[in-house]
Amino acid sequence: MSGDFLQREAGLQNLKGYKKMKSKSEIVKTVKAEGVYCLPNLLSKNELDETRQDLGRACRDAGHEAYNAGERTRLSGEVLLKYPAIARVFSDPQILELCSSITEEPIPFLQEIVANRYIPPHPGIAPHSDEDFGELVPPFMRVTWALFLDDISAQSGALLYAPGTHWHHYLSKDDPEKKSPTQEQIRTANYVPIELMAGTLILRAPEVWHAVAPIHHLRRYITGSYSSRNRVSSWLGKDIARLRAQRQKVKKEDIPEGLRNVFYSEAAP
Ligand SMILES: O=C(O)CCC(=O)C(=O)O
Ligand SMILES: [Fe+2]
Repeated sequence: MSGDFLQREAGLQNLKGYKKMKSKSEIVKTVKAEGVYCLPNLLSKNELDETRQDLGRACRDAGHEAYNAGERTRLSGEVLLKYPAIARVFSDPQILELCSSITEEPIPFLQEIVANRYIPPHPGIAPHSDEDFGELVPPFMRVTWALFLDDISAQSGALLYAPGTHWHHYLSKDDPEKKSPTQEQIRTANYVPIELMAGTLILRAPEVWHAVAPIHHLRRYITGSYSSRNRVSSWLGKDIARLRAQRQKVKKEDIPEGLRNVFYSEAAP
């Protein structure tokens, strides 16, 4: 996994449309203000190839052998960590460092372990928020990242998002009467597409309103969510309790050493 934040700046010169690289605190500030930040060149060409191969194997092992047009394969859970190149993405220290800063949790909890593969043509996904449980939530209790394994253009598979809309989902001391946004608000917001090259990481407040443009090319990514351990909404608190109980049964040897502190609860086996 190449270098620190500044070392990647050189690679940016070749990427049309990318702003100059930001420092860690500027990245955190952007995610907090806009709900999204893109960090290119997280994987080398070799690492990308290995991760694509691992994802292909994981799909086959899960019984998704054939390439069926329009199919979305979503794999989840610790089974993905058996594949070394996928585990390497989850072990990236920069992802952890950024998610730790955003959630303000020294060792955040790895709440979601997922990989996705869309076979074209696929209609994409309608506008929504991932925080759709009918309650306002503590700001930045959770952060989602996605590492893309294919180039994405505005014409195919772009993630579209409505900047700043995550704030509609946050509890506010100044506004105790605040209500969750409506489906109509989400449907009619202004969405901007994210174009990116394979190897780019999108950091995202899961609450930000987003959609996926119709997909005409293979679209694969590895994604995870990190969360605060105690500053949580009611659904997230329940989800963490469920995962803790379930993960207690997972053998330590099956989890890469560097991930055990984010995978298990504090009272790790
Ligand atoms: O495929 C994507 O990039 C996003 C999918 C999505 O929004 C979801 O599964 O909630
Ligand atoms: Fe979503």
